[in-house]
Amino acid sequence: MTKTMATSSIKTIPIIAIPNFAICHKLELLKEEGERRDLKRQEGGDEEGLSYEFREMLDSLPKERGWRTRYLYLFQGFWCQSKEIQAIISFQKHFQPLQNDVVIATIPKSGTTWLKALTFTLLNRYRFDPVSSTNTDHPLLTSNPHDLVPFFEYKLYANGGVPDLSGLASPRTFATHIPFGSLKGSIEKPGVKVVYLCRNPFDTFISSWHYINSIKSESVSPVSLDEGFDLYCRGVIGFGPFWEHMLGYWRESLKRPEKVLFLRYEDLKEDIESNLKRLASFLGVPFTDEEERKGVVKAISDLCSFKNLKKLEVNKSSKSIKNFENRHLFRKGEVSDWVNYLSPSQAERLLALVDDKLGGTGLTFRYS
Ligand code: PAP
Repeated sequence: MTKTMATSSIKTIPIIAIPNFAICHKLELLKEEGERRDLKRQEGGDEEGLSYEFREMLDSLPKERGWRTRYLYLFQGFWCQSKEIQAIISFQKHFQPLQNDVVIATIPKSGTTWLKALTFTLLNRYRFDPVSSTNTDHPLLTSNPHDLVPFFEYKLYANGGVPDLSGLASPRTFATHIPFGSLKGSIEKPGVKVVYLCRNPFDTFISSWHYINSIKSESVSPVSLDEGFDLYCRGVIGFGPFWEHMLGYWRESLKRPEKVLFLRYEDLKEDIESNLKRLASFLGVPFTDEEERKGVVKAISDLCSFKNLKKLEVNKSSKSIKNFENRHLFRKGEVSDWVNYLSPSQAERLLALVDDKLGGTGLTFRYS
């Protein structure tokens, strides 16, 4: 029985899952265009190029000090930068879901880069063999995962643009940080699947704090750990409050497990192979017995591991998302680094907050 199901899924993979080079080329062009615009933005300030009407709308929103830009605005119940709002409005207006679309969702610094690498490699494993040691043309060896699985809000719909997605092969694979409540209207089509990766809020905070201070422009003053921590606990962080972001996807995954798969960063760290198999089954491309025997699961896990990705030249010296250096995406990749940064009273405050906001929901974390 297992064999029959596995065989039939193999047959469908070459038809549904393989991107063609036109797509990679297309993503490359989108990337270049995005880079040009981002450079301009960085030179001219984060609110450069916004229309008068859009600025008026921004002025009507509650705002707080931003982490990396001057302000974060409260838009549709979550905090985000002006440019992200512009892109999200365009996405919500124009994106047309197709059956089999895959959407990777995270709050920033939860392991997005890792999940993009795993999903891309998994879905494209018949075109790009992850096992062969002579396989030197695997796209992951020369492209950052963010260039293989584009974000709606940072790439495709950036600056309010409307991309031409007609050339993308099925299943199209996208990523987003948009909370579920603001995403759901755009992905309500049978067969569209969402994979959410969650990370414990302690490590997510520390990772965010490091990242933002690494990439922010010199004109923005650094966010101190204490200040960032206070903002984080008040929910003021990109796409936060974090508890609402996590709960939105958590609840949907309980209600519709066939639509939303909820993964945890700590679980992936502990047992990547089992979680990769879960991901493959959820996406409708389970590993066959033969693939397991050939070591495909291990090969994908190894190819996408922190150690492997971090040492690649493309991830050491190139730029991808929003023209920021890829190397900042690979800092430590560990569970519990927060113990090196948070004071006992900060840890207590965050624990109480998590208890208050998530207690009783069934959503729990491992912190070490
Ligand atoms: P993004 O939201 O900006 O895309 P994201 O990839 O979600 O960032 O988060 C980066 C974190 O994932 C970093 O964590 P750290 O700051 O605690 O080190 C990064 O090291 C970690 N990370 C990146 N790639 C991997 C990987 N292959 N395996 C495990 N962790 C990874």
